[in-house]
Amino acid sequence: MSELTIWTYDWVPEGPRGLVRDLRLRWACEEAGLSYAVRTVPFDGRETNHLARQPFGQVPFLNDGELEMFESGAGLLHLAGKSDKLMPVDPVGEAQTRQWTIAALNSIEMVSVPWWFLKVSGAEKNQLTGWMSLRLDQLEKVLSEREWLVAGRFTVADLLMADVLRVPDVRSFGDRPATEAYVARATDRPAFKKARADQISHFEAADERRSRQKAG
Ligand SMILES: N[C@@H](CCC(=O)N[C@@H](CS)C(=O)NCC(=O)O)C(=O)O
Repeated sequence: MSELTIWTYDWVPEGPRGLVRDLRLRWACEEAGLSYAVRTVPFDGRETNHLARQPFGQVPFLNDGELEMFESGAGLLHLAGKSDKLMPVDPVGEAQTRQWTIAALNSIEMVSVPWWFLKVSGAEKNQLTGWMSLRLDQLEKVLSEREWLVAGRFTVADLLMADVLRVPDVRSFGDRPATEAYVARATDRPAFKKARADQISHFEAADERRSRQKAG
């Protein structure tokens, strides 16, 4: 069995398929050529059924041998330490990759998730709209001046930033050509396509299992 195990739910409804955050870890492993297994915890009862491994009842979490980790960002940085395909080895490149990885989580996703939540809850224009717009405009300026965030090459920071930005409601919020080209460039990578297809197949197989169980 592989040393690396990515944990996700055994099933999710159709809406989030292709967006569940285990995809971030799958994508990183695919980019780096790291072999991994995928295992599951039940979606039903998630609030309490795996709190010992993920204290908020969420996915993903990761095992590397005996090491257990939660938070997709922490898992990505851990995987990045295994391959220079994900993070440059020179100190400046490494520090800047860490910086932009945290920026994806703490400056963009920190706004985009609550904004998205209010939007899908019915508040199309909400109190976070201005903040969200400002953040994406600021990022648009950065992305109009460079192809990738760090060191002129794809890193784990791009993987995470593109994953945050590709959420359909975020991607279609305003017209930002450099950001759109960046997301298209990142998601055109074979490693992303494989990770996404594998996640979708994983949940489709779960549908089949569930309908067999119901039938029999
Ligand atoms: N900050 C966490 C967020 C994880 C997260 O939101 N996971 C979603 C799936 S993509 C989840 O488990 N949602 C179910 C829930 O929150 O109950 C991370 O990046 O790992």
